[in-house]
Amino acid sequence: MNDPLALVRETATRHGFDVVGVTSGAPLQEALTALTAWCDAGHEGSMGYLSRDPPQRADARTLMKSVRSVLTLAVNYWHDAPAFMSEARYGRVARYAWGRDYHDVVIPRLEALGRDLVDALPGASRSRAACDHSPFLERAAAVRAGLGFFGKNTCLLMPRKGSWWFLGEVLLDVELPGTESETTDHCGSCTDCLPACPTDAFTGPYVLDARRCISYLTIEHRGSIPHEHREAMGPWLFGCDVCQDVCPFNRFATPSPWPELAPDQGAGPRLDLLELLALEDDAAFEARFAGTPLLRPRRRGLLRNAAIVARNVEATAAVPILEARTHDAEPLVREHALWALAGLDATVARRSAERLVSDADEAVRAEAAAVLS
Ligand code: B12
Ligand code: SF4
Ligand code: SF4
Repeated sequence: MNDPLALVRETATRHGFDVVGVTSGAPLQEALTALTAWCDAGHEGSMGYLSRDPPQRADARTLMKSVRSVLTLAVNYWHDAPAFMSEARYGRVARYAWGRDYHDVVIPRLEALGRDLVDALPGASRSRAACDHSPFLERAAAVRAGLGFFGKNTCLLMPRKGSWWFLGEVLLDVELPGTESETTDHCGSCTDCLPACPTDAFTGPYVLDARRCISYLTIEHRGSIPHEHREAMGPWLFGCDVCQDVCPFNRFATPSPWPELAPDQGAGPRLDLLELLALEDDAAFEARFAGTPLLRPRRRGLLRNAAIVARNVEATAAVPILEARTHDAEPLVREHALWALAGLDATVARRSAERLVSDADEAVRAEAAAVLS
């Protein structure tokens, strides 16, 4: 084999990965410093796994002891869709979640790529695939492999390709020539993403306080959504794209060649709030969203978000179903349904609050007391 990089590129393309970079298995030192500072500031919120052992997340050997090379691969998930309109009944879904769950789609292809490379590369005997859930700083690895640079919105941005890309890795126990290049900051004087954030989640360029990010609040956060962020969430039901939508690098977006990620394969760009709020139990919810990323916050989390968005988009047609949800078995749903009613129909909200003021759950009682006062 004369050119191992050419072989890697050709094999990656055959498996559907058009963008590939290679870096060594050495720890990501600069990113470790940034991650440690980020966690020390408490920016990870309830994602405790991020602060459990930062040095491990910066070290590919955590995933595979014998790693010598890390392939980082980018998967374009941009699919076109009509401009979002709430029409007083729809909530908005972030682009990455429109189609099938990308973990289910990307990981098997990474594994197959790893197997083929172990067969093709002399000296290789092991591979390991990773995507998102693994304890590894994926963006920093991609930067070191020369794929792109950190944008001020903290996303991995690729010149002429933008940021609508997932990242995945294949670890190999054979040393390959790296594709590292000098990282330069292509954002220049642009700061468009920072003031655009609806919840003011950036503490400065390159630093995001996850606790304020709509993506965290609607997907990762399990409890009640702090009142100070509810209105600012606007129509965002699941995730948020604002800091990428405004980024000038994303004008280079081209359609994804991955059909599994297309909007007609999953939840799509918007969801009917009335339909969501009518999902009676976990079984109905799981059947509706099987195979999509929307399962992650579970029924209670997604209905919590739907109630907030219903008020934000003035979905007055949702009042009867929101009133029904004030009887929901989940306190989180009762609490947010009542908050939504308070903004949509004062009479119905008051009627519900008079009952819920003696609810078994403290947060529901507090919401009811706020409505009655
Ligand atoms: C936790 C997490 C989140 C959290 C926190 C996000 C964050 N910015 O840290 C929340 C839930 C908010 C989130 C949101 C989103 N996420 Co997320 N998330 C992750 C996860 C699991 C870990 C990220 C992490 O470690 N964060 C901690 C910070 C400190 O690390 P970092 O962002 O990687 O990089 C920092 C340091 O490395 C440091 N740094 C290190 N070296 C250098 C060098 C220079 C020059 C500079 C300037 C900085 C720097 O600066 C960075 C910013 O502080 C990764 C998957 C993974 N295993 O890596 C996906 C991941 C980052 N998420 C992803 C996606 C798609 C999203 C969303 C777009 C989804 C959505 N639409 O709702 C949003 C984007 C929000 C945003 N602006 O970042 C993709 C990003 C792809 C890309 N092109 O960047 C990833 C890589 C998943 C994947 N496999 O594709 N996410
Ligand atoms: S994803 Fe949305 S809420 Fe999160 S930092 Fe970007 S603009 Fe702000
Ligand atoms: S909007 Fe501007 S500052 Fe923000 S990531 Fe894009 S280029 Fe960088």
